Parts: sequence; C-alpha cells; structure tokens
Amino acid sequence: MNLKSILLTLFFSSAGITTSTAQEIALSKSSLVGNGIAEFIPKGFDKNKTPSLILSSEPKSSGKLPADWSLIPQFSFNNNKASAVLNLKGEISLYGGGEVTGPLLRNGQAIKLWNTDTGAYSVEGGKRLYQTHPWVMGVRADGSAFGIIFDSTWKAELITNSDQIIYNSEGALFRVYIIDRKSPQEVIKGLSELTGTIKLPPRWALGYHQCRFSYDSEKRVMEIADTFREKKIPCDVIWMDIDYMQGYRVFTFDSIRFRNPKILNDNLHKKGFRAVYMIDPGVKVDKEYAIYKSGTQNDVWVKKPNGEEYHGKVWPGDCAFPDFTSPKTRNWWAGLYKDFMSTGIDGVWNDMNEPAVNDNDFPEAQRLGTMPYDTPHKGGGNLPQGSHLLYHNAYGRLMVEASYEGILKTNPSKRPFLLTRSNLMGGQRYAATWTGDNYASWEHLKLSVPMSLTLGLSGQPFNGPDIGGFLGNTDGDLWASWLGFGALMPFARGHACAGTNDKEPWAYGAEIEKTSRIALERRYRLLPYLYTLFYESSKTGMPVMAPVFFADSKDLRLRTEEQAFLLGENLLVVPAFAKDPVLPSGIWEEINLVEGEKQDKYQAKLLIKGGSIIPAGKIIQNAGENSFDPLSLFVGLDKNGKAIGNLYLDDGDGFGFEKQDYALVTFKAEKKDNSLIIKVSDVVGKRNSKEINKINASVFWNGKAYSGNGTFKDGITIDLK
Ligand code: NBV
Repeated sequence: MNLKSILLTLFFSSAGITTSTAQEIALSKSSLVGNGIAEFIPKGFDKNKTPSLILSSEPKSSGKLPADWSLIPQFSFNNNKASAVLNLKGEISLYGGGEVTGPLLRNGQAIKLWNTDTGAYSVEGGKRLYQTHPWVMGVRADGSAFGIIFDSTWKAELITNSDQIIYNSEGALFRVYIIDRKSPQEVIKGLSELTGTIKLPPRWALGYHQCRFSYDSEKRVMEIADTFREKKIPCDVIWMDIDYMQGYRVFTFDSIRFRNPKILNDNLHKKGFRAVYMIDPGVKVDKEYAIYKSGTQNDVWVKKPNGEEYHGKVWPGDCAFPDFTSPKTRNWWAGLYKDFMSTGIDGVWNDMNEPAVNDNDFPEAQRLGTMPYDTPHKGGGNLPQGSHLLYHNAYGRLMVEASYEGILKTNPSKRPFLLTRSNLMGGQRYAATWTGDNYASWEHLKLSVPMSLTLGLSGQPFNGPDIGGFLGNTDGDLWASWLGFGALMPFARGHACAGTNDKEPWAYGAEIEKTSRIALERRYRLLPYLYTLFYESSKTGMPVMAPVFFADSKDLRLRTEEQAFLLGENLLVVPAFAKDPVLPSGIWEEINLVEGEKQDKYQAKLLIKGGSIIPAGKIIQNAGENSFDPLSLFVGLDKNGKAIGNLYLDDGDGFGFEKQDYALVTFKAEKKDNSLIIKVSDVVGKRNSKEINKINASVFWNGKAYSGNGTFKDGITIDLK
C-alpha cells in the first residue's frame, strides 16, 4: 500500500466508511477455444451473474494454452466490481472500442461503456456513445496482432494506455477472450469467429439512402422520390422518421398525413425505391392503444422493483418499455412486425434503444437519461434475472434480435434490413448501424472517418455517419465535401434534424447538385465491387471500409492514418479534405469512374492497388437496375504484369445464394510479351452469369493507361505496345 492509499484508508475508517482494496482473482481455467484464441475464466465467475450476450455461441475448449502463450489477463475484484488488466510489452498500436470519438489510434484513450443518447456527441466530452464494444486490438511493430474481448455487459470503462489495457466493470466477474494471430486481418477474422458476422444485406441497402426527421406526409415523400428521378440522381431508399406515426405510437400511421402507407410504398416501389420506417422501443401508455393493451395482456413491460410498470418519457409522453431480456417478450415484439411490414415496408430503423428516456424534468442529480440502475429485468431462456446495470448495454442488442426475427418471419423470402442506433458487440448479426446524432461541422465530418473505421475494426462493417451532419444547418460546401467521400462509405445516408435546412443533394444550388450527382454515380458504378466486399465480409468479418494500415501492417508510418481509407483491399479512398495523408507504398493508380469527377474539387481520389482487378457497373439510378451492361474491369497490374480480382453476383435479395444460386467469379490478367490477357479464371457457385456479356477494361501498366473490350466468355486481349 502506498502512502496515499494508507491515508485514504485511515480517513475512510475514521469516518466510519469501510473500504476494501482490490482482491486479485486467480484463474479457474484457461484454454484454447479456436485457432490462436484463448479463453480465460476467473475463479468465482458465474454465468448467472454475467451472461454472455456478445458471443454468437458458447466456445468449446480445444486444448491447453501453448506454453509460450504470453497474453494473460489479470482479474481483480473490488467492492463487488470486477476488473481485468492486460499488460503490454513493447510498442503496440491500439485500436477498437467500437463506437468512439477521437482518433483511430486508441493509445492513451479512455471511454465509458454505458449506451447513451448523446446529441452532437456532447455527453462526457464524447467518451460515452450509443453502443458498447468491450474490445481492443493491438498491432505489434512486426505487424502481428492480438485482440481482447471483455465478455461483459455491465456498466464499465475501458482504458487503453500504452502499457496496459484496463477494463473496470461495475458488476460481477466475466470471461476474457484473447486472439493472437499473425496480422490484424486475422485477428478481425478471429473476432468474427467468436461474435459472428453481418448477414448478407439486400443489394438495395448498398445504394444511397435519403432521410430527414421527418418527411412528414405521403406527398412530401413522393416529391423527394420524384425529384431524385427527375434530376437523375441515383437513390434507392427513402426513410420515414418518427412523424409518420399517429402521435408517435409505434406500429401506427398518422391517419391524415400517412393515410395509406400501402399505396405510398407501392408508389415508391414502382419508381425503384424502397421504404424504411422507424420503430422505437417506448410504447405510449394509453389504454385505448392496441399495442399497449396487447403488451399489458402479455405481461411484457419492464417493471420497477416494487412491481409497478416502469414508465419513462419519450416522444409520445409516458411510455412503457418491453423487457427484451425475456424470450416471451422478444417473441411478442417480433409478432408486431407482421401487419406493419405487410404494408410493403422494406426495412426498419430502431432508434432511441439505449434505451433513451427524457428525465429532464427531474432534478439534475437524478437525471440518468435512461431507467434507474436497479430496475429489474426478467430474463428467461439462457438469461438470468438481472438489474438494469447488467442489461442496459444489451437492451438495443436484444431489441434488434427481436426485430430481426419479426422482419424475417414476416417476409421469409427476403433479407431483412434493419438499422439500429444502440447495440452491443456481436449485434452486427442483426442490424447495421450509423453513428448517431452528429453535428453539421468540419470537425464531425473529419471524425466520421475514424469513427466508421473503428466500428469496422470492432466487428461492425455495415456503418456510416449521417452525411452532411444531422444537427445544425449545413451549407453547400460542407455537404459536398462530406458526400464526396461519404458516398463511398459502407452505409451511405443523408439525414437532417427537424428545424434544420433542407439537405437533399439539390438543396444547395446547381453546382452542388452536379457534385452530388457525380459522387452518387461513383458509388453506383462501384456497386458490384461493394456488393462483393459485403459478401466477403458476411463470410469473414473483414471490414468493408478498412484503415490504411491494413495495406501493410508492418509499415509503421500508416498506423495513425485516419483521413484516407481502404475499401476492401484494392481501393484506396483519399477524401478531398485530406491534408498530407500517409499512403501505402507500392503501385497505386488513380481511376476514373464518372465524367467530370477529375475537375470536381469535392470528389475523393480513388486509387487501385497494383495486382488487383476491381469490377464496376454502369451508372444506374437504383440497385435494382442492370449494372452489367457492360461490366467494367479496372485492372492495376503489379510489377510482374499480373492482376487478380473477384466479383460476387446473385439475385440481390432472398436466400437463393444459400443454395448455391450465386457466382463468385475470379478474373485474372496476365501480360505476355506485349499483350495483356484478361479472363475468367474461376467461378464458384452454380449461377450462370448470364447477365454479364460485354466487358470493357481499363488497364494501368507502368504508369500508362490502356483500354479494351471483350466478352465474359472469351475474355479481353489488349495490345500494350
Ligand atoms: O426520430 C428522430 C431522431 C432521428 O432522426 C435521429 O436520427 C435519431 O438519432 N431521433 C434520434 C430522436 C431525437 C432527435 C433529436
């Protein structure tokens, strides 16, 4: 004990306050549970106190830890609060922590894990956001890497010092998983082996999404949709925010402004749009309201310790909240989607599911912004009964599990699309996400890159920011600068808060409209590549948008780069705002996708990696149109005159791909003497790729560009003289 702690102990005991110093907890078990994956269980760990909501299945021991395994966490317990520490040796770059503000490189950072509604990321200086990812990845100087999962949902803090990763929870002991592998990519694969991957989304979800809080009538929604088509600006989805509801009652439609959702959705479909609608967890306390009545009959609501229904204020006033820890409640909630989705709704947006509660009329000291910590949750199935302190961080994750099941059950032949604001690591299995209520500022524009990258490094590849900024007014310069690279992020949606200016691509005058069109046309040209990346991600957990250091994890120069980013392995995106970005060495050639982009100061630069082939499609107005007439291949040759790349195709929706109705095509290019031959070298899957006939290729070799045409069947030969 040092002098300070002796004095503190003396002070507390003289004041009648008892303290306990941290008790070290020994391991009860450590073993391998996968290739390079170790499980550590502290003595006294009890699944009924800390259930796992993060892992996709219970790990199975596959043998003893190798004798040279060096990464071993130390557990401790203090005042009923469990902690774990991992001591680090050498220079290590730390990443992860999930949804975070601040730099991509996490050395010297501390965050709170307590899901919070945080407009403009203002709560606790941006150290507490909407999601919980108790996960850190370390990359060593030699490019090898490791990652650590603290498998707990209790309220916690995560501190990433350069010599220690510290996780302090406010609850019971938990298990730790450590992955130690040869590269960061392999570690991320390991993370997905433990926590699962995203499901392959419908192709339309990779298009551009247009949102506003709120397009508040059927008429306004159609005006927006029609304007996209008239102006030939590509777009796939129009979003219905909270004002479509009748008095903010979930699963209802305003009887005047959204009188006929079925007709609205049909009309959107006819024009090649999809419709996504918001659903919040809070259900208005109203004895006449069918959902509230049904929830009460089915006994689904969260109750206070005294057994009364817990009520908290949200949009509709006093609300009751489903207790999603109970399988019965999740089942009930899933069932609510049937009638709702049968109006032709294509996707769902779960918001406010931290859960956020407005307690602004409480005295300041009592404001939590959510349920009181001691609010009990029922549990059931594998989940024990437990307090809100245990389940808060899993509330959104359990809600989206239920929503996902309900959406799938309603339309079993379609891939669900669900977006959530709150989540827990592992929740990528059910929902995509966005980074919540950012602000229309340059600071948040720049921050959106490391935020999305960090989510991708934490198991959630399907994410993006509100492009243009949600809160505050956006001017044309900010909008165009944001869309110029935001259009290339995995989830691309423009959004705007009530009371702010119009933020559609045409809202800032003719010049910016033109820029917006170019940015979105570029995204749509890249859809075949993006869709291939999402397919790969659904198999391996690889981020769609990856940090530049993924290009060479041994190159220490790249470890802090957070302006430029990679899309997959083969495309480097350098946003127009980037100042002196540090780019990977090797061959990277600039590609051109759309006329006019070179002269446009807002468009990000796109560079193809030498040795790779990137498939691209035509400019289309929505993802349902045929991309492949013709297919374009961008071919960046390596120093030996070779290149390789993949294209994944399937129906774009449904589950035929699970029964082999897909094609994973590999293209190869090889220079022989003075000609380059590009051809299909392999096709996996049973789909005949009939939709592709003509191919045109743009080839980069030795600093020069060449082009040529051919067919899918016969390939392409180009004279490089
Ligand atoms: O439903 C309204 C908004 C929504 O537009 C936004 O994207 C969410 O993050 N919602 C929060 C409620 C509160 C907004 C101030």
